[in-house]
Amino acid sequence: MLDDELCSPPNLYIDGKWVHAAGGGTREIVNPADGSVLATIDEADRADAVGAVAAARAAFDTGGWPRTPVAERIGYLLRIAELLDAERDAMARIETLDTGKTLRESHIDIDDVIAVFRYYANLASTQADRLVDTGDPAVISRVVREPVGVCALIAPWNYPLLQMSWKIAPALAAGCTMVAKPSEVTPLSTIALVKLIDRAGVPPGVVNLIQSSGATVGSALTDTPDVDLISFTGGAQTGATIARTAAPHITRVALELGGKNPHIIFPDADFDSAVDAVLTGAFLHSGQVCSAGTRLIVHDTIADRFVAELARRAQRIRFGPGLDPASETGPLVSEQHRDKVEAYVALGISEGARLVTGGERPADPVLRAGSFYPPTIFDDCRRWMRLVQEETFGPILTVERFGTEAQALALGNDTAYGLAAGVRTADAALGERMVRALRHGTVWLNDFGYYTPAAEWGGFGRSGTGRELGPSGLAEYQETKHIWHNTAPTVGGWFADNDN
Ligand code: TXE
Repeated sequence: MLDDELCSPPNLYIDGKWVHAAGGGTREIVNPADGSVLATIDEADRADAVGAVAAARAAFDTGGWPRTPVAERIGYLLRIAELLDAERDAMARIETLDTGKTLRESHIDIDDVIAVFRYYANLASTQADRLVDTGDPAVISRVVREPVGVCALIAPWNYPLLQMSWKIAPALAAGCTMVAKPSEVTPLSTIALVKLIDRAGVPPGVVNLIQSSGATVGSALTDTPDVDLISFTGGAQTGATIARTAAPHITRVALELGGKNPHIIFPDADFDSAVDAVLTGAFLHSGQVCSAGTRLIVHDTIADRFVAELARRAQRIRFGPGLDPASETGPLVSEQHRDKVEAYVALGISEGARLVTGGERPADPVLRAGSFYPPTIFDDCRRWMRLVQEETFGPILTVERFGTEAQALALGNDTAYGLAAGVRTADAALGERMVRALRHGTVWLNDFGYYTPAAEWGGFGRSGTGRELGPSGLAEYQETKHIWHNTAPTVGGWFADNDN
């Protein structure tokens, strides 16, 4: 059981007050490492969500936040970063218990979250209005940025705190007000973050927090003219539903919808570092990563040796509870999700892919209570297979082989998604041709999985619309306004004064 003041009930935060759900609903949050109940939290219904939107609307329309000088807002962001830093270990423990990821990963996530608050504080401080030369010396023409308004921020369960922070930090920096809804599977670290935002003194109504399933409260956040922007990270189907729901109100929608990410290995690539990068890319956080490199595309001449070495190394990956320092990766997030991953393994076999390693729940009695699943590799995969095309979001690596550069490129772009891709080669010219021709939002050359708050993150194609992080991640939360100021008005003379 998690007994942490940072997540204690009540768990809804509306207009600056911590409140229970009006209907008295609760939800049990389960530890995926052993199936135990970690916490019982408040579960909102639609009326709570409507109230949260109303609070954010009032704070935007009549409150001070959107009109607060940027320097003052930056102070809040830096204070939140400081508070996170002070609670770094507690936050990491909460994230590990709730998601199953290892403590080492959770610490990396929290450090990234702190960096994101600092990055947007710094970026907001450097934004200046743009003066435009109209050719008329009497006219001052300015392009200014203003907050977009009320934002609905909807996050998934794989990087709960990190993905919510990629939204909250720029929204605060821009002067928006917001309703945050974490995944109902992993709400605890977002509750803790909002406790720190409260401690930082952010005014009431600016940040509101709702806990519930998308089915219960989703439409209160997305089917309303009172929300100006929906920023969503999650599954492609849910993203499509949200885009449809928001369309009649012409609500702005930013979507990060995952991917099926190719990792292409040319024969001249350094063998050991390539094996290492493919393993990490595919099996980190048990593959529950939107940019996981779960589609290996490897040159014919090295493929057999490469797959054999991958299998040998994959079998040695130590999976176990995230709090155990010996664990290299943790369980899947829930029993339901493991069922889905297992169904993909059965599908792969039925499609004719060859199971090389994994593919069975662990026999170890200590692991049986949790939703663990071993690293699993399928060779002899074909591009038409659903196993190759669909996001399994689990520790499943598919292997396809290629002979020529053109074949590698065709396979690398043969996806409805377009979030991320990796290429490994010692040939700089080949590498440059590939990174430019691959249609993905992030492309790594001789590396995999890295990102930085200062560089944009998002996808081509079915991976979504809009960008998080970087300057574009702040621009999502800003409207652009052109102010034309004539300092010496005169008669324009377009229409004659017909009385004279
Ligand atoms: O996500 P959902 P699920 C992929 C991954 C996974 C699949 C489904 O393949 O197996 O998505 O996962 C909220 N209106 N990714 O079902 O449902 C929901 O409460 C408004 C990729 O868990 O998309 C949660 O807060 N909100 C992904 C959030 O949407 C709604 C990371 C995400 O849940 C809603 C996770 C509705 N109608 C899964 N329905 C990535 N891009 O990294 C649900 N929600």
